[in-house]
Amino acid sequence: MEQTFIMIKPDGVQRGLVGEIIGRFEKKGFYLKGLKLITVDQSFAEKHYADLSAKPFFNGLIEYIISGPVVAMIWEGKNVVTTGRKIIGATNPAESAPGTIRGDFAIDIGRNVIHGSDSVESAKKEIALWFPESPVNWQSSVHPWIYE
Ligand code: DAT
Ligand code: MG
Repeated sequence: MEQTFIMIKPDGVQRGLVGEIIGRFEKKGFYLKGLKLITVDQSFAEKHYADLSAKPFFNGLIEYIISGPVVAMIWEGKNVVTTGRKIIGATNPAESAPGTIRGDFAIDIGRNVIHGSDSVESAKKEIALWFPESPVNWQSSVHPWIYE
């Protein structure tokens, strides 16, 4: 089934939003397939955001991501990449709808609490980067109560 990479950024961890955010993905019905609290270094953060290296905000973005521990996760489910982005909300919290994570918990674009892969292809790349170890293999027993 489809998987996405979700990361709670350092501000989300510092502000105690980890449980709230995990709860939203869990309650939706997605399955948690990877989870770790880690602090990443500059070269790792630059790899994760390599596509944005020419942007004027790149250095600030890297500093922010390495400023404290983050929660890296793999979530699985039908259309989880697209639906995950909807749960997260627009990049700029000023434009994120209420009810989304960024809409409910963030104000500035440079402190927008959470990352989510933007396509199935980038999800695969990001999961390989963040979870090089073999993933835990488990199946949820509630599957037939979520999928018809
Ligand atoms: P997203 O995180 O919604 O996928 P993105 O991949 O375009 O957005 O950018 C990655 C992060 O970089 C984003 O979460 C916040 C920051 N960012 C994006 N655009 C920015 C801008 N115009 N000014 C400052 N930071 C920005
Ligand atoms: Mg992105």
